[in-house]
Amino acid sequence: MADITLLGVPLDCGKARRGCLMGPDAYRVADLAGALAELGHDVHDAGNLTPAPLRDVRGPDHLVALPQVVAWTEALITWGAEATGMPIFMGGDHALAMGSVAGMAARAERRDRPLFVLWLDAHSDFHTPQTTASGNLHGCPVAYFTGQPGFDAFPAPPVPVPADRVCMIGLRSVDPAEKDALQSAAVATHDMREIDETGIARPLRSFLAHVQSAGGDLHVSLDVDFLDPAIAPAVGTTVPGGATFREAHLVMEMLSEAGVVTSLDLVELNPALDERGRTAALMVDLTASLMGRRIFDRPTQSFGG
Ligand code: B3U
Ligand code: MN
Ligand code: MN
Repeated sequence: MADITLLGVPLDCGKARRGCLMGPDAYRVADLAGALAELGHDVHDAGNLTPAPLRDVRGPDHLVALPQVVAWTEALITWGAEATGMPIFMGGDHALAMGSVAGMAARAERRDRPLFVLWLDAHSDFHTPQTTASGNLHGCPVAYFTGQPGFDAFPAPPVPVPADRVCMIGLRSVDPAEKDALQSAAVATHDMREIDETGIARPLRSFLAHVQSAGGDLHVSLDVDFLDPAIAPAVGTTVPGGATFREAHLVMEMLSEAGVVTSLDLVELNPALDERGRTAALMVDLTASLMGRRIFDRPTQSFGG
């Protein structure tokens, strides 16, 4: 059984539309802690993180809330590098993954393991501060933690995650600049077109084989908009054609059976846009699947790396 720490990260400045700051409390109200404790895990709610003091940082003028995102990133790296057990980062928007992933990479190095990242998202979030047209830093975390240039205002990620250890599944909104950058990076990208054709298990199975054979830690970053808006309306950037209820649970169940997940982000939930809490409840159920909830028990699986 896992030693789970829930950390609230009410970061709401990675984009203009407010609401994600209520995410951590929505997960508490939906009883994420209880759902995980019921599975036999030790669960501790560490409360909400606070950002580091604001510094006078400079970057391209159109960036939204740059000093604030830098301050959150600093606090997350410090917290994550020292974390034990299985942290679950209850967001907050996806800008939090700059710090959560960089912190988990620092921790993985201390444990002498390579860190891998599974990015479940409609978007690739691979902009740099120079390429983002919206100026929204929630569109930039993957470029940051893989060590792309242009993040001078930020603390350097202590241990950049090599791009070939990142796998994206669920893509259906990728900007031209991101497409160009991804073409010359080694990130594994699986769009919805591929999922339609091959099923979602195939790309996931091969990534999990890779993680298992490398003896890696795996950080999962779950953006609410990975899911189809029909089942998960509580997100500011809905994109039609997302993962179905069954696809999403299958991903979580396979992750659980692989036995490699060591940390998780739950991001972009905007409770102000939810319908009677159903998106929050679905995110809790998916997390429970990831942590072992099953229809019938299944053993740990080797994915044949
Ligand atoms: N790529 C666009 C849209 C976007 C990225 N992530 C979200 N939306 N959630 C941008 O603004 O960078
Ligand atoms: Mn995202
Ligand atoms: Mn997204």
